Amino acid sequence: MKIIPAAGDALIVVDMQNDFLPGGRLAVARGDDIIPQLNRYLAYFGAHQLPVFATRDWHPPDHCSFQPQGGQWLPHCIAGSDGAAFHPALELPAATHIISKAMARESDAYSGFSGTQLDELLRSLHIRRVFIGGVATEYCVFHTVKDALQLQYATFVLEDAMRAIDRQPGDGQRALQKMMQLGAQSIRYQELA
Ligand code: VGL
Ligand code: ZN
Repeated sequence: MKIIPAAGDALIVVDMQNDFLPGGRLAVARGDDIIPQLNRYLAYFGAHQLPVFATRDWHPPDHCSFQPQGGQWLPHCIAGSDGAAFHPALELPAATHIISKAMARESDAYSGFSGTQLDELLRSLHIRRVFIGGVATEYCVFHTVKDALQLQYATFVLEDAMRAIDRQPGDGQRALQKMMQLGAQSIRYQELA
């Protein structure tokens, strides 16, 4: 089945930041492998004048999710740091809407919708369907997809443009299955018309 992106569709690229990619503080193994594929989606949406969103973790230096504060993660994506910058090979269109999340010390946010203007922005642009890829499949991608479905967006997950941390083997695969059970549709780039 072909999917024809059209007005009302938006692309959401989740957390493609240096700290989540090889060489970063919380690197997703082979996370950079998906950059060429994400760039294809970005070029497609850009060429069709469809909106593109890029979420980013944008933490204060003493964020509650960091191990020194009793959280589970090594410090990562500190606002303004090189680790928090988008990967230089990611070809974001100039008009990309950047969504910063988890900016307050006291609360974490895996979902791009959590504590941000993402839903309002999508609604103001009359978006009904969202296409979501990036990292990490079982954390920020999963929660962004779950919220999108809950907010009644028709939601496509970019099966060929996301990567899991897989702390437990299979975490990413299980997250993908769960997203489908919740109503997401998984797609590959070749299925775009
Ligand atoms: C993420 C761990 C901590 C993610 C964010 O983007 O999936 N993972 N903060
Ligand atoms: Zn984080």
